[in-house]
Amino acid sequence: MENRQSGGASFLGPALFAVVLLGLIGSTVYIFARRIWWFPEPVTALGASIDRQFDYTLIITGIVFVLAQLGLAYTILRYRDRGGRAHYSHGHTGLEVIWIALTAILFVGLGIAAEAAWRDYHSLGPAAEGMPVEIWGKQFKWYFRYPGPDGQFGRTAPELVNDLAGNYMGVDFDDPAAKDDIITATLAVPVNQRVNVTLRTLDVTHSFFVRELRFKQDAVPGLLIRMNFTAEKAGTYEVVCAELCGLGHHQMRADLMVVPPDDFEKWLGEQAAYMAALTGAEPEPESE
Ligand SMILES: [Cu+2]
Repeated sequence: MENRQSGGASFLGPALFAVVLLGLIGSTVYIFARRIWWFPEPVTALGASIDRQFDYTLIITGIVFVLAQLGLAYTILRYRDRGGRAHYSHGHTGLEVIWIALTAILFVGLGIAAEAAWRDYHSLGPAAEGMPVEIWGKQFKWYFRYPGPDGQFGRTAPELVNDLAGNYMGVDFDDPAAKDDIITATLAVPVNQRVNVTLRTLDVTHSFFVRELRFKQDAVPGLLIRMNFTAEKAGTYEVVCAELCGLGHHQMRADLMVVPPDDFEKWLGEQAAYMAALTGAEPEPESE
């Protein structure tokens, strides 16, 4: 048993380990504090509130991270092998209760603080204020549906899905409400217009994600998930799928175009013109 080396010999290893830890703490804090590899600017007011919440979480967990790593570096040095006999410790119940309680309070508190932003994303507000759009995920594309002049989405049925004909989401064009529905592969919205989104999927779980909107939500089979966003800055932003959904997941992208209202109406009119091929009807707006 007495095959240890003398106490002083074990200083170098723990000291090196502590120095490496200090280096890691320093570089991690630097990367976050300087915002290297940071998010793009948010283009919604809700996005700004998400960022604020993110900052609170980052600062609080950052402080805990630094303290815990400093504690680890100290412990490694302080309790290094000095050639003595190790003894078993039962820990300190009082301290354990305190830090578990503090952690619980912290996490529940952050959850409660974030609740308002979460609720705002899911509130639809008065129907008159929001422009309805359906977002459909389907391996491996995003499709969008606008209700047309009647403001009503037509019925859909899985057995009506016909990709070759362009009926990607199985819209029943015999339903009067469906006659003026507009299906697109790009999501365009007017700037400063509240958009009420219904998220759906035709197959597996996808996740609709636009970084600049700070909007990421799973589309779950069988669920209609309603959320909203109001983009306040014109531009083209990337829509991606943020849920690994199969081999083509990486190519599941689309564009979100935030445009002035006039441009939006023009764009929507052009899209409606393509619909005639699908519905077999002339692209005249229904008066219903
Ligand atoms: Cu996907």
